[in-house]
Amino acid sequence: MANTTQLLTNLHAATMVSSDTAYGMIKDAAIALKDGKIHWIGPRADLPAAYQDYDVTSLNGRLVTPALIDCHTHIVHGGDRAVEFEMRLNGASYEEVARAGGGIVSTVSATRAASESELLTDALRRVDVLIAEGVTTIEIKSGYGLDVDTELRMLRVARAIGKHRPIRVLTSFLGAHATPAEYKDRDDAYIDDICIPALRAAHAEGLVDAVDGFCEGIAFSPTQIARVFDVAKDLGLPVKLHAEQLSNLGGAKLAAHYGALSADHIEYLDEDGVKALADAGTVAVILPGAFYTLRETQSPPIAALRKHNVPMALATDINPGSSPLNSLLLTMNMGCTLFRMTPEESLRGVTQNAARALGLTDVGTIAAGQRAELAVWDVKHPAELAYRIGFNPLYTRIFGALA
Ligand code: DI6
Ligand code: FE
Repeated sequence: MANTTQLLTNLHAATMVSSDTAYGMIKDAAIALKDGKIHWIGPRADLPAAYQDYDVTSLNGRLVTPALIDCHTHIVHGGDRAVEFEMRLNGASYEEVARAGGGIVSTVSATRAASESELLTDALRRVDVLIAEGVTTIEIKSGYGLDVDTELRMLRVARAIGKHRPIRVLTSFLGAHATPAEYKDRDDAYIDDICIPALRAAHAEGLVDAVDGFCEGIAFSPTQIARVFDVAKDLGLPVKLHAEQLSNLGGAKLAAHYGALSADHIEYLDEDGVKALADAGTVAVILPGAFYTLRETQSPPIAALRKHNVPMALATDINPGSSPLNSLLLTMNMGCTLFRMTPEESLRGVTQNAARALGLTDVGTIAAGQRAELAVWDVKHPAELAYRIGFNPLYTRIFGALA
């Protein structure tokens, strides 16, 4: 990538830079890339002479957007839960499956049994599908180990993905995802004996970019999550939270209190909670895949989030239980069709606001100084990205430079 100077012309750019123009659109734009960064973006007519000797590629009128970002995944996991999918279709609820010892804990057994290389091979197959959709940044959580060794193994696999593929990986420690069978009815002991020591050990190995938790009746209480967040704060790590997915325990407020990067799911969030997110600058991460898979009926409060200017991101939540959804493009469609987000909100949700949900400022928009991470699409209008169902119009993905 060193010494690469490329000039992309004959394109339309949905920059997603906040402006008065929808999508921050620049028609007939040019984009100059140098050494893995965007050096210049603007109308082709305004291109400074300095860029004229760059290596020129015409994109034949295609649309260019920031590369996509999946800011919430559990893409590293062992096994699958097709049988539980079948159970639910035979009438069992998600809670019933969980309380019967299925659910998250069954994936825990499969993940503990899997070697690092098995976990990596399986995850890479799923990652490749996202890459083919123009994704260049992905967040990956632990949380299916629930013992020190396996939590660390998951995070090492997550880091390895960034070495095996041209993609940037951010990790989240999710030890507070569920209580493993050996700690049944001893949630507090699990937090003290396993979760917190695992977090410290993972952090010491440089494996943790953020700390997550699952705040829910079938998982951990706000008080228990707060104890994990206190350790995160001690270690200087940002936090985020699975909050208000199945009920309202005040998780989003707790997250906001800790200045969380994001509060995720939030189907049951009330307006007070929305205001708390707005005040804290916390991003609302909308996860339609879980809503769809669990056939939930309570939609996240999109109108209230809009009203209070809470940035909304969209993510796949790829996991074997509640969201076996391996497409960010389909996620965008679901955000629009299920939750009435606009196509522009959906694109912002997988670019600018997804970056923000990860605490990143160098990706998510097309602007000078940003990393050269772009997606080039065979579409006429950006709304088409969210509009088609099960169709991938990616022409090419730029990760540092045009290949
Ligand atoms: N919320 C979810 O939807 C997933 N985890 C979480 O905290 C469910 C994960 C699973 O069922 O395996
Ligand atoms: Fe999740």
